[in-house]
Amino acid sequence: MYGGGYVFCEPDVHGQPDDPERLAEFEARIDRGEKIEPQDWMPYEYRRQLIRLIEQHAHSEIMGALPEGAWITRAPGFKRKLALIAKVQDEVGHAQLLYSAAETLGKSRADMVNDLLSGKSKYSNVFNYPAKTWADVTVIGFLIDAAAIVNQVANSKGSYGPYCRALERICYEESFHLKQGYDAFVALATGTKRQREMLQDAINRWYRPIIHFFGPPDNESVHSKQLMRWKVKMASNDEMRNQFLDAYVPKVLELGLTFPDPELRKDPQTGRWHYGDPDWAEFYRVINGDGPCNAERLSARRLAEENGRWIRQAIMNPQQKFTIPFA
Ligand code: BYC
Repeated sequence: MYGGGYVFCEPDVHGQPDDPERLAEFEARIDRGEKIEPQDWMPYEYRRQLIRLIEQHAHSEIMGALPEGAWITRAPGFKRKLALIAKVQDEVGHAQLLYSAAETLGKSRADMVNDLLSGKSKYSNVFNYPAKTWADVTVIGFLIDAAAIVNQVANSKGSYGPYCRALERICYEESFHLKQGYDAFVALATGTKRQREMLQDAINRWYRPIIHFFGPPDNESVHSKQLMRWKVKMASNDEMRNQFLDAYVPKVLELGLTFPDPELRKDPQTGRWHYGDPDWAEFYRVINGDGPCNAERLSARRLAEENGRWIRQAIMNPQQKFTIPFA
């Protein structure tokens, strides 16, 4: 049970073709770079795609809090602990912003949460891997936050107002997380032999999931063409992956660290990065529920949902009697 969503524009009935005149007018607005707002008419498919994408993004933020959250009690030192607590709290806040943006399209928070818990909605592949050591936390804070920023900065210039505004705000906070992550990453990279080994081991394990993070290669991407036409996605999966490799591979290499991919190199002629086969079969297995930590992550969310039920009930129905667990 959650606060009500905001439905300003009646969704079109699925299955009926969009009025061609309205569709042309809508697409002209997109071409002119105008923002679409919740009360504006939009094609059924634009609404459906936005709900799918924003909801998946919100779930990723809340699931993304779990691997790092598990390290709060074990963070090395008071300052790292403080920074990690704040970061994890920010990630949950990002989920709140994104769920609110998705609600403007007419899907309730309860339905989104149910779809996450039932496995109907996806969330980012990367959060289905374990954070085994502190070095994993630094790789998440540096490289995964960097990957997320590449995606979010691009899409914040997109067409749907509430999503773009949420992304702008998220990007400010993510940029700070990136600085924290880089600082912790450099501390290990310039630390003892054992610390460097631990960091290298984490990079070796996270490299492939990070390549997967940007989605399947363009020729396998189901939604990119339409989403780019409607300026929901402002760059293709391969373009974003390339931008990320361009900016962050040199930063890792200059610290004397390596990637577990002998084929990783930039073609100086085309400016495109070439990488070895990242095992896309693994990507599809993980996003469809069969990764190393999918079950663990979902059960943690289910527990949080159960434990939070009484407080949602109390807020939504202040007159109703309820039982406070553990009291
Ligand atoms: N993981 O047609 P495609 C963070 C699915 S968290 C899982 O290319 P699209 C952070 C895709 O959904 C921020 N599934 O899809 C938090 C589709 O399946 P369905 C994470 C993926 O949508 C805590 C199918 O594959 N960022 O920053 O055009 C700590 C075909 O793909 C993935 C976001 O969530 C994936 N990686 O493009 C630290 C960004 N990739 O729905 C950091 C928002 C693809 O047809 N999302 N799939 O069943 C997006 O921008 C886009 O959804 C993607 C994929 C670029 C990821």
